[in-house]
Amino acid sequence: MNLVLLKSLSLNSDKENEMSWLGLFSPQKRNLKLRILLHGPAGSGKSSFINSVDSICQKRITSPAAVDNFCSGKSFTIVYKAHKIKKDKPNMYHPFVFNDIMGLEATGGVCEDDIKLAMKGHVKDGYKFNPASALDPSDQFYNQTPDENDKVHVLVCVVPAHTLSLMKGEIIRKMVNIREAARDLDIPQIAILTHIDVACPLVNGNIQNVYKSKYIKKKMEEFCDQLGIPMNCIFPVKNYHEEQDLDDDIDMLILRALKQMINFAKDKVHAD
Ligand SMILES: Nc1nc2c(ncn2[C@@H]2O[C@H](COP(=O)(O)OP(=O)(O)OP(=O)(O)O)[C@@H](O)[C@H]2O)c(=O)[nH]1
Ligand SMILES: [Mg+2]
Repeated sequence: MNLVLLKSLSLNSDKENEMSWLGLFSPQKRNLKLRILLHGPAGSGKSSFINSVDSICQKRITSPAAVDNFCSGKSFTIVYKAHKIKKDKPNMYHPFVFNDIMGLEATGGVCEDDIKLAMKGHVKDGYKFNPASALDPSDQFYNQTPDENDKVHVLVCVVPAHTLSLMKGEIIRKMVNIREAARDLDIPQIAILTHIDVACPLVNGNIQNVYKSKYIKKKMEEFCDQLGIPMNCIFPVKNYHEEQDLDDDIDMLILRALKQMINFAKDKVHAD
Protein backbone atom coordinates (compact mmCIF):
# COMPACT_ATOMS: atom_id res chain seq x y z
CA MET A 1 0.00 0.00 0.00
CA ASN A 2 1.46 3.40 -0.88
CA LEU A 3 2.12 6.13 1.71
CA VAL A 4 -0.50 8.58 0.42
CA LEU A 5 -3.21 5.91 0.63
CA LEU A 6 -2.08 4.89 4.13
CA LYS A 7 -2.15 8.52 5.28
CA SER A 8 -5.63 9.13 3.91
CA LEU A 9 -6.92 5.90 5.49
CA SER A 10 -5.57 6.99 8.88
CA LEU A 11 -7.08 10.48 8.47
CA ASN A 12 -10.43 8.89 7.65
CA SER A 13 -10.33 6.75 10.78
CA ASP A 14 -9.26 9.77 12.94
CA LYS A 15 -12.24 11.66 11.58
CA GLU A 16 -14.57 8.72 12.16
CA ASN A 17 -13.35 8.55 15.78
CA GLU A 18 -13.98 12.26 16.30
CA MET A 19 -17.41 12.04 14.66
CA SER A 20 -18.48 9.06 16.75
CA TRP A 21 -17.26 10.84 19.91
CA LEU A 22 -19.34 13.86 18.89
CA GLY A 23 -22.40 11.73 18.18
CA LEU A 24 -22.22 9.98 21.55
CA PHE A 25 -21.24 12.71 23.99
CA SER A 26 -23.80 13.96 26.48
CA PRO A 27 -23.57 16.79 29.06
CA GLN A 28 -24.94 14.26 31.61
CA LYS A 29 -27.54 16.68 32.93
CA ARG A 30 -31.09 16.19 31.66
CA ASN A 31 -32.20 18.69 29.00
CA LEU A 32 -29.04 20.78 29.35
CA LYS A 33 -27.50 22.21 26.21
CA LEU A 34 -23.92 23.42 26.36
CA ARG A 35 -23.80 27.04 25.20
CA ILE A 36 -20.74 28.11 23.21
CA LEU A 37 -20.38 31.89 22.73
CA LEU A 38 -18.18 33.15 19.90
CA HIS A 39 -16.73 36.65 19.99
CA GLY A 40 -13.99 38.53 18.16
CA PRO A 41 -13.32 41.27 15.63
CA ALA A 42 -15.76 41.91 12.77
CA GLY A 43 -15.03 39.60 9.85
CA SER A 44 -12.87 37.19 11.89
CA GLY A 45 -14.91 34.12 10.87
CA LYS A 46 -17.36 33.57 13.77
CA SER A 47 -20.39 32.87 11.56
CA SER A 48 -18.23 30.85 9.15
CA PHE A 49 -17.06 28.62 12.02
CA ILE A 50 -20.68 27.82 12.92
CA ASN A 51 -21.38 27.07 9.25
CA SER A 52 -18.28 24.87 9.09
CA VAL A 53 -19.35 22.79 12.12
CA ASP A 54 -22.87 22.50 10.68
CA SER A 55 -21.46 21.45 7.30
CA ILE A 56 -19.39 18.69 8.90
CA CYS A 57 -22.40 17.44 10.88
CA GLN A 58 -24.73 17.53 7.85
CA LYS A 59 -21.99 15.96 5.64
CA ARG A 60 -22.51 18.70 3.02
CA ILE A 61 -21.75 22.42 2.74
CA THR A 62 -24.42 24.39 4.63
CA SER A 63 -24.76 28.00 5.67
CA PRO A 64 -27.17 28.55 8.57
CA ALA A 65 -25.35 31.71 9.72
CA ALA A 66 -25.21 34.58 7.21
CA VAL A 67 -21.67 35.49 6.13
CA ASP A 68 -20.47 38.64 4.39
CA ASN A 69 -17.96 38.56 1.55
CA PHE A 70 -17.33 42.31 1.38
CA CYS A 71 -15.32 42.48 4.62
CA SER A 72 -15.99 46.19 5.08
CA GLY A 73 -14.65 46.18 8.66
CA LYS A 74 -18.24 46.62 9.91
CA SER A 75 -19.91 43.63 11.48
CA PHE A 76 -22.34 41.74 9.25
CA THR A 77 -23.97 39.79 12.10
CA ILE A 78 -26.10 42.22 14.09
CA VAL A 79 -28.64 39.99 15.84
CA TYR A 80 -27.99 37.63 18.76
CA LYS A 81 -28.83 34.15 17.57
CA ALA A 82 -28.40 30.64 18.91
CA HIS A 83 -27.65 27.98 16.30
CA LYS A 84 -28.63 24.39 17.02
CA ILE A 85 -26.73 21.74 15.09
CA LYS A 86 -28.71 18.83 13.65
CA LYS A 87 -27.48 15.27 14.02
CA ASP A 88 -27.60 13.08 10.93
CA LYS A 89 -30.80 11.49 12.30
CA PRO A 90 -34.19 13.13 11.74
CA ASN A 91 -35.33 15.64 14.38
CA MET A 92 -32.26 15.04 16.55
CA TYR A 93 -29.90 17.83 17.63
CA HIS A 94 -26.45 17.79 19.23
CA PRO A 95 -26.58 18.83 22.92
CA PHE A 96 -24.72 22.09 22.28
CA VAL A 97 -25.60 25.44 20.73
CA PHE A 98 -23.49 28.22 19.27
CA ASN A 99 -24.31 31.84 19.97
CA ASP A 100 -23.25 34.13 17.16
CA ILE A 101 -22.85 37.81 17.94
CA MET A 102 -21.94 41.11 16.34
CA GLY A 103 -18.20 41.62 15.87
CA LEU A 104 -15.94 43.90 17.90
CA GLU A 105 -14.83 47.10 16.18
CA ALA A 106 -12.41 49.80 17.37
CA THR A 107 -15.29 52.31 17.33
CA GLY A 108 -18.76 50.80 17.12
CA GLY A 109 -19.47 47.10 16.93
CA VAL A 110 -20.89 45.10 19.80
CA CYS A 111 -20.75 46.71 23.26
CA GLU A 112 -18.42 44.87 25.63
CA ASP A 113 -21.18 45.03 28.26
CA ASP A 114 -23.56 43.12 25.96
CA ILE A 115 -21.04 40.28 25.75
CA LYS A 116 -20.81 40.26 29.54
CA LEU A 117 -24.64 40.16 29.77
CA ALA A 118 -24.75 37.35 27.19
CA MET A 119 -22.26 35.30 29.25
CA LYS A 120 -24.61 35.58 32.25
CA GLY A 121 -27.60 34.54 30.13
CA HIS A 122 -29.38 37.91 30.20
CA VAL A 123 -29.62 38.37 26.40
CA LYS A 124 -32.58 36.75 24.64
CA ASP A 125 -32.42 35.33 21.14
CA GLY A 126 -33.34 37.87 18.46
CA TYR A 127 -31.83 40.90 20.24
CA LYS A 128 -30.51 43.43 17.72
CA PHE A 129 -27.24 44.83 19.05
CA ASN A 130 -26.95 48.58 19.46
CA PRO A 131 -23.31 49.74 19.30
CA ALA A 132 -24.27 52.95 21.11
CA SER A 133 -25.56 51.35 24.32
CA ALA A 134 -25.79 48.03 26.10
CA LEU A 135 -29.04 46.09 26.58
CA ASP A 136 -31.15 47.73 29.27
CA PRO A 137 -32.81 45.60 31.97
CA SER A 138 -36.17 47.16 30.98
CA ASP A 139 -35.82 45.87 27.37
CA GLN A 140 -38.07 43.01 26.21
CA PHE A 141 -34.92 41.12 25.11
CA TYR A 142 -33.44 41.25 28.63
CA ASN A 143 -33.82 37.92 30.40
CA GLN A 144 -34.39 38.78 34.07
CA THR A 145 -34.15 35.22 35.33
CA PRO A 146 -31.57 33.24 33.34
CA ASP A 147 -31.32 29.53 34.12
CA GLU A 148 -28.42 27.13 33.58
CA ASN A 149 -29.44 26.63 29.93
CA ASP A 150 -29.26 30.38 29.17
CA LYS A 151 -25.78 30.87 30.62
CA VAL A 152 -22.61 30.51 28.56
CA HIS A 153 -20.48 27.44 29.32
CA VAL A 154 -17.47 28.25 27.17
CA LEU A 155 -16.24 31.48 25.58
CA VAL A 156 -14.45 31.25 22.24
CA CYS A 157 -12.36 34.12 20.96
CA VAL A 158 -12.15 34.09 17.15
CA VAL A 159 -9.26 35.97 15.53
CA PRO A 160 -7.96 36.02 11.96
CA ALA A 161 -4.31 34.94 11.49
CA HIS A 162 -3.78 37.07 8.37
CA THR A 163 -4.61 40.42 10.00
CA LEU A 164 -3.56 39.68 13.58
CA SER A 165 -0.62 42.10 13.49
CA LEU A 166 -2.92 44.86 12.22
CA MET A 167 -5.49 44.44 14.96
CA LYS A 168 -6.18 47.82 16.59
CA GLY A 169 -5.15 48.34 20.23
CA GLU A 170 -8.73 49.26 21.11
CA ILE A 171 -10.02 45.87 19.89
CA ILE A 172 -7.31 44.05 21.86
CA ARG A 173 -8.25 46.08 24.95
CA LYS A 174 -11.92 45.07 24.54
CA MET A 175 -10.95 41.40 24.12
CA VAL A 176 -8.81 41.53 27.27
CA ASN A 177 -11.73 43.05 29.22
CA ILE A 178 -14.09 40.33 27.99
CA ARG A 179 -11.52 37.69 28.90
CA GLU A 180 -11.25 39.07 32.42
CA ALA A 181 -15.05 39.15 32.77
CA ALA A 182 -15.22 35.49 31.71
CA ARG A 183 -12.51 34.64 34.24
CA ASP A 184 -14.54 36.34 37.00
CA LEU A 185 -17.57 34.23 36.00
CA ASP A 186 -15.42 31.05 35.91
CA ILE A 187 -16.25 30.55 32.23
CA PRO A 188 -13.53 28.55 30.45
CA GLN A 189 -12.03 30.09 27.34
CA ILE A 190 -10.39 28.96 24.17
CA ALA A 191 -9.41 30.73 20.97
CA ILE A 192 -9.49 29.84 17.31
CA LEU A 193 -7.13 31.32 14.77
CA THR A 194 -8.96 31.48 11.41
CA HIS A 195 -7.85 32.38 7.87
CA ILE A 196 -4.69 30.25 8.25
CA ASP A 197 -4.93 29.56 4.50
CA VAL A 198 -4.71 33.28 3.68
CA ALA A 199 -1.94 33.87 6.25
CA CYS A 200 0.46 31.15 5.09
CA PRO A 201 1.06 29.89 1.52
CA LEU A 202 2.47 26.61 2.89
CA VAL A 203 -0.84 25.93 4.64
CA ASN A 204 -2.83 27.13 1.64
CA GLY A 205 -1.03 24.50 -0.45
CA ASN A 206 -1.73 21.75 2.09
CA ILE A 207 -3.74 22.19 5.31
CA GLN A 208 -1.72 19.39 6.94
CA ASN A 209 1.25 21.79 7.01
CA VAL A 210 -0.44 23.82 9.72
CA TYR A 211 1.65 22.29 12.52
CA LYS A 212 4.84 22.60 10.46
CA SER A 213 4.32 26.27 9.59
CA LYS A 214 6.67 28.54 11.54
CA TYR A 215 4.52 31.48 10.47
CA ILE A 216 1.34 30.05 12.04
CA LYS A 217 3.27 29.17 15.22
CA LYS A 218 4.53 32.77 15.34
CA LYS A 219 0.96 34.06 14.95
CA MET A 220 -0.24 31.79 17.77
CA GLU A 221 2.59 33.10 20.01
CA GLU A 222 1.76 36.68 19.06
CA PHE A 223 -1.87 36.11 19.99
CA CYS A 224 -0.88 34.35 23.22
CA ASP A 225 1.24 37.42 24.16
CA GLN A 226 -1.54 39.87 23.30
CA LEU A 227 -4.34 38.15 25.17
CA GLY A 228 -2.70 35.76 27.58
CA ILE A 229 -4.58 32.73 26.26
CA PRO A 230 -2.22 29.71 26.64
CA MET A 231 -0.82 28.16 23.46
CA ASN A 232 -2.57 24.85 24.13
CA CYS A 233 -5.93 26.65 24.11
CA ILE A 234 -5.37 28.27 20.70
CA PHE A 235 -6.62 26.19 17.75
CA PRO A 236 -5.71 27.04 14.16
CA VAL A 237 -8.62 26.36 11.79
CA LYS A 238 -9.58 27.01 8.23
CA ASN A 239 -13.29 27.65 7.82
CA TYR A 240 -15.27 26.55 4.81
CA HIS A 241 -15.72 29.68 2.73
CA GLU A 242 -15.49 28.87 -0.98
CA GLU A 243 -15.44 25.08 -1.09
CA GLN A 244 -18.30 23.12 -2.58
CA ASP A 245 -17.30 19.81 -0.98
CA LEU A 246 -16.04 18.74 2.43
CA ASP A 247 -12.37 18.02 3.01
CA ASP A 248 -11.02 15.68 5.72
CA ASP A 249 -8.06 17.94 6.58
CA ILE A 250 -10.28 20.99 7.10
CA ASP A 251 -12.74 18.87 9.09
CA MET A 252 -10.07 17.50 11.44
CA LEU A 253 -8.87 20.96 12.53
CA ILE A 254 -12.45 22.09 13.14
CA LEU A 255 -13.37 18.88 14.99
CA ARG A 256 -10.32 19.18 17.27
CA ALA A 257 -11.25 22.74 18.22
CA LEU A 258 -14.90 21.75 18.71
CA LYS A 259 -13.99 18.80 20.95
CA GLN A 260 -11.99 21.09 23.24
CA MET A 261 -14.89 23.58 23.40
CA ILE A 262 -17.27 20.79 24.38
CA ASN A 263 -14.89 19.33 26.96
CA PHE A 264 -14.30 22.74 28.57
CA ALA A 265 -18.05 23.44 28.59
CA LYS A 266 -18.68 20.04 30.24
CA ASP A 267 -16.05 20.83 32.88
CA LYS A 268 -17.83 24.10 33.62
CA VAL A 269 -21.21 22.37 34.01
CA HIS A 270 -19.77 19.78 36.38
CA ALA A 271 -17.92 22.38 38.43
CA ASP A 272 -21.13 24.44 39.00
N1 LIG B 1 -9.94 32.14 3.42
C1 LIG B 1 -10.70 32.12 4.51
N2 LIG B 1 -11.77 32.91 4.57
C2 LIG B 1 -12.53 32.85 5.69
C3 LIG B 1 -12.24 32.02 6.78
N3 LIG B 1 -13.17 32.21 7.73
C4 LIG B 1 -14.03 33.13 7.26
N4 LIG B 1 -13.65 33.53 6.02
C5 LIG B 1 -14.24 34.60 5.20
O1 LIG B 1 -14.11 35.81 5.96
C6 LIG B 1 -15.24 36.64 5.75
C7 LIG B 1 -15.88 36.99 7.10
O2 LIG B 1 -16.39 35.81 7.70
P1 LIG B 1 -17.62 35.82 8.71
O3 LIG B 1 -17.85 34.41 9.11
O4 LIG B 1 -18.77 36.60 8.16
O5 LIG B 1 -16.98 36.62 9.92
P2 LIG B 1 -17.72 37.10 11.25
O6 LIG B 1 -16.72 37.02 12.34
O7 LIG B 1 -18.99 36.37 11.44
O8 LIG B 1 -17.99 38.63 10.90
P3 LIG B 1 -19.08 39.66 11.50
O9 LIG B 1 -20.41 38.99 11.57
O10 LIG B 1 -19.05 40.77 10.48
O11 LIG B 1 -18.56 40.11 12.83
C8 LIG B 1 -16.17 35.90 4.80
O12 LIG B 1 -15.91 36.34 3.49
C9 LIG B 1 -15.74 34.43 4.96
O13 LIG B 1 -16.00 33.68 3.80
C10 LIG B 1 -11.07 31.18 6.71
O14 LIG B 1 -10.70 30.42 7.62
N5 LIG B 1 -10.34 31.28 5.54
MG1 LIG C 1 -20.94 37.02 11.61
